[in-house]
Amino acid sequence: MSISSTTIPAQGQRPNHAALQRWVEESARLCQPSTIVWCDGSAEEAARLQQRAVADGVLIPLNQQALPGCFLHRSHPNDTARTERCTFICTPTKELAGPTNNWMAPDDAYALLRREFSGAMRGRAMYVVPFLMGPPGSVLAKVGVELTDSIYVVLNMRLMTGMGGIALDQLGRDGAFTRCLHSVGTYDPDHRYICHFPQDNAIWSFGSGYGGNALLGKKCLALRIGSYLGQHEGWLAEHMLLMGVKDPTGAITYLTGAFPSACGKTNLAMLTPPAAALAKGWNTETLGDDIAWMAPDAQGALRAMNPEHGYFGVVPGTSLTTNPTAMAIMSHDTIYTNVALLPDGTVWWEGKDEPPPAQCLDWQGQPWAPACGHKAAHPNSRFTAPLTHNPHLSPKARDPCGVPVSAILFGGWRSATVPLILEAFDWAHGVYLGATMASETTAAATGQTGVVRRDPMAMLPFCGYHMGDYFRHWLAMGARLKSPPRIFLVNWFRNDARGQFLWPGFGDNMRILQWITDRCHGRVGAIETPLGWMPRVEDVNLSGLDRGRERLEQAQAIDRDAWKREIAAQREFFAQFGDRMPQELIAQSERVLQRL
Ligand code: GTP
Ligand code: SPV
Ligand code: MN
Repeated sequence: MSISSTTIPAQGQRPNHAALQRWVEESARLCQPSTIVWCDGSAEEAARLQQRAVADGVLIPLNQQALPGCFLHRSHPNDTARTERCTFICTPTKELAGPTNNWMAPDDAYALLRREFSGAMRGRAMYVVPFLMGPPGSVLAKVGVELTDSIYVVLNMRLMTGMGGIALDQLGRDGAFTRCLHSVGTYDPDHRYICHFPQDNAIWSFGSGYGGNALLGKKCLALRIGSYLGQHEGWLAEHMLLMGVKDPTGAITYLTGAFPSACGKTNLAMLTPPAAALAKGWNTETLGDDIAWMAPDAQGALRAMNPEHGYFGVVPGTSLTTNPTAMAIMSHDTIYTNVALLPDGTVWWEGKDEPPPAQCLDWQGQPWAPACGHKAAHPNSRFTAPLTHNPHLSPKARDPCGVPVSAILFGGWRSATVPLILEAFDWAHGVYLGATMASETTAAATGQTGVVRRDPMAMLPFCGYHMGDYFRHWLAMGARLKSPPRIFLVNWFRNDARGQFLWPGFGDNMRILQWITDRCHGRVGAIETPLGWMPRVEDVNLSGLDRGRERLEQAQAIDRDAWKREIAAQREFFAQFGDRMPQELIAQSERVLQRL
């Protein structure tokens, strides 16, 4: 049986790509939508879809004077974050997925998902969303096609990827693409599956409309499928921000940073330096805030690019004080998800500049007042907007060749033990610092928050293959680099005895970036400690910082007993990887113990 436009009416331009056409027809037979809509990514199409979404109650138009082009979306209450327990890597053997991933045999996963998808789009449209990850024309760029029954997903993909014609141009008549099949189902967590088939270059996601579960270009393609491809093809797909630091000489130093979800990537990538640093000629520019693809070039330098075309950033805590760049980005043509709605049709969230409103509607649309006892905005509420909204976007952000990386930062949310800043002795020691990263859990994933869990390179939920092999791949990449980037460990979140942050964070993190930049150019020395190189207090710009010296010293303190416990926990974590765990990293932990 073949689907013709008489059985399922199709709208929009179909591409001249036989395998794509066949797969769309096959999927339509399974899901049985009433219509198939091929998306072209045009402004007219966006206006039409927005209208439709408003009519369907999927989007609420906001006050168009204050927030032109902006809409609010309210998620299903049980669908507000990535659901890691429903996320599977479906490799031929469990061993290939490794002990840190949920695994399903591909045949079982396909059988189960076919049942879920069967007739799932009856009475609704199936949108065909071709999308490009990476700058057009780049050797690393990848095309995906997402079939979805969610207008919200289409409108987000339009802001976060290169959607429509730009993707089809890259695809050509017979290019490869990742097949991404998505349905919200009934938003039932008991029927939610986010399944990755790296060997088939396919992703099937059912039962969620939220973020990383449903916008399949992001975590699913750019990280889980991407990391698998990277291991085979010799590059790295990482959960990292990518930014440039401009120093007083005018030179720009590019750095990447891996921090677990909701631990500060967007904020660091958009950092506004303190006025005194700005006056001296220091500044920053953004390339990416969540994902970096990195590959060695012919000269043996590591080059990085951001595969995303937009932001899906955390809203709570964002203000003109903490992140004026993000405030500018979300001032127009933005989709807000799960924030509070004010009576004047604007939005509010905890941590915004204005104090809590006397009354508003909370993220679920219920009347809210400050005495309510719960938050008005969901802690994982988000904004979606294109990169181009950023007034400090790097001119290199869309360069198909990417930028050379001089420094890699690893950091988690650790209220104790881990110092504010240290530098690895060399690449292998840096890989060890990344592999032993840990963080307190946040609202970006469902489950309990505030529990310390190991999260190597911030990739625990995103690595599409065995973590032991991933560590080997990182070590092997270093060997291919003539001048590998320097690697640093940072922790903005260490507390004092009263539970207050020792370090002011946000814009003041510029002070630490200055030291890192100077280290990259050999302009400043360091002190050797058992954990790595640390800055001399006098080498950190503390000007204008209240109790700066005292804070820095406390934030850098090494508690030897706590570190012995930390290393025992690292060794326990490593043990689960068995034979695939590189001995080199175990030896690194041995050396730290000896130095302590
Ligand atoms: P994902 O989008 O989930 O990957 O998150 P992210 O890593 O981009 O985190 P983001 O920058 O959105 O920050 C998350 C939370 O950390 C927000 O509530 C911020 O207010 C807070 N935060 C970010 N940077 C800092 C910092 O330097 N110091 C402190 N104390 N808090 C910070
Ligand atoms: C994260 O959780 O790391 C995010 C948000 O960036 S999501 O798109 O939901 O993955
Ligand atoms: Mn993220």
